[in-house]
Amino acid sequence: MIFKQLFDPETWTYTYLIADPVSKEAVLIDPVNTQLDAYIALLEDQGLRLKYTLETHVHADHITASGLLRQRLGAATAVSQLCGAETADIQIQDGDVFEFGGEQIKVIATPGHTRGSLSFLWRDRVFTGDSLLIGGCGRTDFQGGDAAAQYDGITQRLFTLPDETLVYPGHDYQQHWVSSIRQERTTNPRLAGKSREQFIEIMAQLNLPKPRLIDEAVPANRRCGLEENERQEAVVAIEAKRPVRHDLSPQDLVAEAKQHITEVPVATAKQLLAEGHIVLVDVREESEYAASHVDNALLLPRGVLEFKIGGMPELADKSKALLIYCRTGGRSALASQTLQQLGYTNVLSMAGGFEAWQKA
Ligand SMILES: N[C@@H](CCC(=O)N[C@@H](CS)C(=O)NCC(=O)O)C(=O)O
Ligand SMILES: [Fe+2]
Repeated sequence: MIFKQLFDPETWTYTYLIADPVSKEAVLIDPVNTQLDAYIALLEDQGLRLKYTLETHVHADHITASGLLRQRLGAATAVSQLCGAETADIQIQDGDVFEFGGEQIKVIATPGHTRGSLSFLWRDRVFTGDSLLIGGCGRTDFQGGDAAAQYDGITQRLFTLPDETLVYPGHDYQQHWVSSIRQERTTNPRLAGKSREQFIEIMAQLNLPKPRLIDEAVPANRRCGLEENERQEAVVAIEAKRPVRHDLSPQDLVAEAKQHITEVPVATAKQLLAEGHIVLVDVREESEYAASHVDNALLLPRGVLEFKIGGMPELADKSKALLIYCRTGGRSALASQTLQQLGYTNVLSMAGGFEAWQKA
């Protein structure tokens, strides 16, 4: 692995470079616009290809280099969906996983410093942006800041990481570089042994001066640091770079399967059956099939599909047209996708399933 902690002395900002030495794919977390040339030189020097720039939040104290890095190197820009950065290529959600080379960076939502503040977990390291700082935490008095949310995020999502996890913050104003979850959990003066109410009270009393660049930086960072007249055009092949979701709902899984299969409405299904030459397969459970089913449908419950199909002579020919149905069309979509993966080349799923069939 390649890992570098970079520092912008003007704004006391840390930027992180992580790269996979084999594939040469790289990620920058929180790059600063004034350091653009240094990043490009560093990437070139190591022969790295920048895949993503990830923002822990829309910063108030400096301007991001993400838009410029996109223009120069084609790296996809990624910002929380809660930040109002609509020109960013990727609107990050809690639980997203960014993959580069053989590496993964997992997104942990830690709102509080701003509404869209995120932490990024990579291997044994967590990049906490301005949520958890070393011996402190980000202020919560602007950009949808919320001390209660900050306390919950830090105590429930960060302090529950393994104690050995290294903490790399977005800033440090006292020249600390790195901490650990154990160190912050047990010694951070704002959090260790403090109740939620005490924390809220502490944050309310900070009375910090406004960041010098806030009025310029926040709107600029919503445009990934670019000028109003140079909003990034959608040129990068972003679809290929979307983060992988590992917390899909059943509905998401079905919707995803439907993108890879062909659905036909009941009317078309009836016509195909009347014409013959198509095998009808019911992928519901045995009890559902026993209660009622479409005439001549074969029973092949989705749960045992891969294991039972080899023993069904009617389904031996993988080029034969198959019409799959379930109760409402969800399981049949998933089953159709599986059949395609098993090599069946002519699979149709009946939209709306047996319920739609009965209504028609
Ligand atoms: N003095 C700095 C502002 C520093 C500042 O407000 N930093 C924010 C992070 S963007 C913070 O949360 N600081 C916490 C603290 O100073 O305790 C400037 O003018 O840019
Ligand atoms: Fe910040």
